[in-house]
Amino acid sequence: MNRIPLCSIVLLLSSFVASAKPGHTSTGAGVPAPCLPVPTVQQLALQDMEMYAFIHYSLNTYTDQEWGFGNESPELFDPADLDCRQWARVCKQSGMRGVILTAKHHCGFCLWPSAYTEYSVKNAPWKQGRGDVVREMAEACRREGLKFAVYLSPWDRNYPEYGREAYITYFRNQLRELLTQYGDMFEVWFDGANGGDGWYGGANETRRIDDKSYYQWADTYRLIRELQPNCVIWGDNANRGDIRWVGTEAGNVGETNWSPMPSQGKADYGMLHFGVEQGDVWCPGETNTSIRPGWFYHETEDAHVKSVEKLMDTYYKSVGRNSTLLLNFPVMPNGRISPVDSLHGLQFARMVETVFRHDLARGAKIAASNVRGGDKRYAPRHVLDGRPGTYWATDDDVTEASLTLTFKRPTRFNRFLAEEYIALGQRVRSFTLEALVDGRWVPLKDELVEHGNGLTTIGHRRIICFPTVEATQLRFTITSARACPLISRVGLFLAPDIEHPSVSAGGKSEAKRSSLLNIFFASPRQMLIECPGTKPIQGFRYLPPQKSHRGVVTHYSLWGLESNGWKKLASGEFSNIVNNPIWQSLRFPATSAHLLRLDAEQLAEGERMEYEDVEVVME
Ligand code: FUL
Repeated sequence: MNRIPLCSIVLLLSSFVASAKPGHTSTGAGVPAPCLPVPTVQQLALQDMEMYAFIHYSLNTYTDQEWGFGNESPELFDPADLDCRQWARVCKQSGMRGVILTAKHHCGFCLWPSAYTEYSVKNAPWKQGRGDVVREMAEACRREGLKFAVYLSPWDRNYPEYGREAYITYFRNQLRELLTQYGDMFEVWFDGANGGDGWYGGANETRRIDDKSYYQWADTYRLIRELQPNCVIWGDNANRGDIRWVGTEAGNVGETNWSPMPSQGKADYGMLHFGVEQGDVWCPGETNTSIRPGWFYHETEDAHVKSVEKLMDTYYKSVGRNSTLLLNFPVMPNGRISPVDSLHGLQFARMVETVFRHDLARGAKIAASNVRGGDKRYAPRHVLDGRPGTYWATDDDVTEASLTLTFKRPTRFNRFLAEEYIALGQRVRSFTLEALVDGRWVPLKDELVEHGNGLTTIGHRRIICFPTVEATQLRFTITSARACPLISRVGLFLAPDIEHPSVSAGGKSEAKRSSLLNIFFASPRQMLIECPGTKPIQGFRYLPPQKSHRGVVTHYSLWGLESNGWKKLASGEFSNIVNNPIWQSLRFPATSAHLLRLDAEQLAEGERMEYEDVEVVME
């Protein structure tokens, strides 16, 4: 299949010749001209998938790390009960329509027997080196009716040639293996974490690369297009793919979220998070987040699996904001997804189904302030007909317009949903919602708003959450649009109160938070922590600053003052702390020290170590 923008198909059918200027529309009625840019068939298919799963599994699973250094032994990879069908079932029950598997994470270990390296499952004890996790998962997905895709980390901390030209050939060879031996792929995911220290075949050094030029993405993209024409390519600030990272791993995208992006130049956080209205290419956001704090499995996080309430919040802030949701399920060392994650995933899918089962707008009478050419092909009833290919449209010069829904009887609702007919571009800038309650028009506000008033942009799907109202009418007014609005769906729902599934925290150890600790700085990079009490200390936790990267500790050493002087308790890196600033937990053999010292060996930015909170774990 060629990468044909959808509008070309629409226009061929309507024999309309469009001018190719961004934002241009036709004059007069008839099929509306596209408002450029528009999606390709492949991009639209991905947006229609709405939710798909990530699976993080590698040697990290056995070393309790988020990022492997590249020298971990393949001998560690020996799951007793690896079951890809269980993974696929969990994903399916959680409402996911596809799965992206970490075929190779930053440590370089390959979950398939690549012909180009010895650092793979072929040298692991699992199945006497004859196993292939990628194959098992591709087959399990097919059996469950899920689409399949791979994550291939460009950064490889194991390969000796990383940072040099020879690595690019190696990387492409691996990509070719993955894209030719495992059937259709819906996406290839390239991580943006790039370059730094690593094992690199024993060199054990820091290798920096220029992420814009080093990987020569244009040629790699050509290879992907040739081998898997239906696949979309993930991109971030450095490489512009078909779908973009949204600048955070916390599970949200901006309330204002444009699918267009500029084709050239690096994208900063704001562009990734909110899109760019004037962008010249279609590049929608994909919100990636994990069901647990980390991406890989850590037993210490068993009590922190996201609740159904948190997952619903994530759903509203991703799928409900014109983005897809890529939700991660880590695999445990035994080779299965934890029953807790599985349960929460299932409850989440059921909740989505419960909230959106009964569309209260369906039985309403509907009227519009303007209908394109007075033509019934564009009548407002199309927003309620359940058909994604039909839409309500206004005349070309009308970019402010409203729809009014009148209910047969007073109706209670707390969720509003709208969808644009994005095959012809994303148009709506802002809108208002009002409910007629006891004869008075009451404005409805977005409860989950983080910036502005929240009623900005619609795109593939927009969901607004507000306190329950009982109304006889609802007015949806588009207050600004790039071109005449094309609305394919409007819905109203009544979400029940959401309950938290309770999961026991487990473990009997006692923790002391920073408020109970005496913390002071011996120097800008040296934090001293005085712990009251007499119990031995066996763990330390660090929560980095949440609002900026300044002062975030990426490499540390932790010391305890024992009777014979300072003793090193732990050292290493807090991997992925910049993109995912969660609690970092260190465990060590119990120490009698009651004065700890955290040395910041490296900071993400700035010269002075900062923290949001610290915690000391006692026996
Ligand atoms: C990040 C990586 O560094 C994490 O380990 C994880 O794979 C996440 C999806 O992307 O950038």
